[in-house]
Amino acid sequence: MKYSPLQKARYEYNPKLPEMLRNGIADIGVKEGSETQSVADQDAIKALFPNTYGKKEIIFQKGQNTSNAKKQIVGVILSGGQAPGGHNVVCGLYDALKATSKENELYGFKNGPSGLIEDDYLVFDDSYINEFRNTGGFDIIGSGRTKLESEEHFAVAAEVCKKHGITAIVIIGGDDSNTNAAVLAEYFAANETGVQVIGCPKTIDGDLKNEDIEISFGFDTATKTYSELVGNIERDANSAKKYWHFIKVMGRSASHVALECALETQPNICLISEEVAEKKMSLSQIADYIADSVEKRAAKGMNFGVAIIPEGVVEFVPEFSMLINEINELLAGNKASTFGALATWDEKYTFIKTGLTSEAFGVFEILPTGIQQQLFLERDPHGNVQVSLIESEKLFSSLVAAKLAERKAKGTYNGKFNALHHFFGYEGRCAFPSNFDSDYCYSLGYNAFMLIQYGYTGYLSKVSNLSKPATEWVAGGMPITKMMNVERRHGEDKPVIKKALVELEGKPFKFFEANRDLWAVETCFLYPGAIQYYGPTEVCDIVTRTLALEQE
Ligand code: FBP
Repeated sequence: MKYSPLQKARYEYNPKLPEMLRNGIADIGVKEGSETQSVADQDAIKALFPNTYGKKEIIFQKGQNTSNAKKQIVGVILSGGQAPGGHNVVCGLYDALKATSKENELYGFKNGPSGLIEDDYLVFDDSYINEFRNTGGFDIIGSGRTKLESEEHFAVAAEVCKKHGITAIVIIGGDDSNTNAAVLAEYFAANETGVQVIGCPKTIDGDLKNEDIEISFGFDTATKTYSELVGNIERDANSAKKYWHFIKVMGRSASHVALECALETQPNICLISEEVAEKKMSLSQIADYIADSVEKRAAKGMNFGVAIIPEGVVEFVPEFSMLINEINELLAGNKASTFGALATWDEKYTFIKTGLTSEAFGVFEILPTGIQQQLFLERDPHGNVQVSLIESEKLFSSLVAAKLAERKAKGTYNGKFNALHHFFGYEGRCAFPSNFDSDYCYSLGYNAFMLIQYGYTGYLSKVSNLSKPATEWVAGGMPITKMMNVERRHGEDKPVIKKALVELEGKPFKFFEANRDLWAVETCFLYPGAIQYYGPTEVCDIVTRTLALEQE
């Protein structure tokens, strides 16, 4: 069999477009709004983007298409981690481009931004693109994490575009990639290359979000996939009644994924990194917080539960960050080879004890040996500890076990605590996109082409009003510079799109906060089940709880 039955069925799915893009290309008119300015640091951003700053927000509407009739040769790039729906952005772009003129062409630069500077590409046709409609993954052209940010890269990119007669580039990526899209657009405009650049908002992490981006694509499908798995584990926990499951979920620094999964499944515990930082919680306080839930549930005869841990949480624990900084210093330069030459863990332990301040060592010594060793094994190319590789789900379960042992010794706790560990990340990044992501992504791609056709550059493809049915979605574009501010990155001031962390005053967190004490003690699990692609709209077209709460 060449295709699974679902894959075959999904090829036939017709993604829904916003009303204003449904009328046929000839009837898509444009309406310009007011001029924009960046969210902060206006003078600095304006000076860095003299050609693309301050442009007007636009929306499309039913009306006469007044765009330029020139032949378009568009290049598309997928950038960064996979997110469900990426294929549909490309399909929407291709369909709008071909519906406008059969002469138009779409190039796919392979394996991320490096494909553009290496001139590694394919040219799409119907038979190739049809194999990818409504499917997960980025394998249509591959993705990569190379950044297009130096003048040399831009110059090579301009040469490649000139060679193929490329009129526009669409970059599908997260906050960094869309920042780079704006910088590239400015370079192309300043050098009068005539090449436009349009960005599309992607990432399962949900941290590319602001007043113009209601949700990044992929977040919907990925969180529904993780929530299905968390719900299944909850049901198993509630059936077997013998395990505490510690589940780490992806999301890098932000806890949007963890929070959404918690809203979908009502686990006993969900840590929110942003709250940990705000309250300056220590590892011991977090462990006590979880142990309290274990103890209270044990007192009711429930020696089981589920705890969700966001991927980046340890970075938000102030004492842990201090430890990491000291370890980075301890191994800086050639000290790393001195450490590496020590033969046994005991010798290394003594080296660490002598090298760290007593405060940092106090944190280090309470960590389980496995985590202690991880801190010294995995280093990034700059020699720093890779915090994302720390198995925080194991770290917290072992700290909780230690707390419970103390409580047992004092006679205040008499339950059983058996922990199991999981990490959900890659399971969700390439899932078949939900109807929401299929529709949203197709619309983003279709809309991106209309922005190109109307001559815009340095714009983000914007589709909004997303908690309403797709017919009521609003399609248009926003200058990327509007989302920018200046931040210190690697010792330099850089114009960047502000990363969105979980807002502790926002409605999703407030809902969670109002309910979590009950969830911690009682069994209030919700079982969302698998994503449904066919059936009643109230089952198949539901948006995330986060989006629904934000827009209620
Ligand atoms: P993007 O920010 O590029 O969308 O990637 C997000 C992510 O999935 C994170 O959640 C995760 O920490 C990271 O990518 C994993 O990266 P890799 O694919 O390189 O293992």
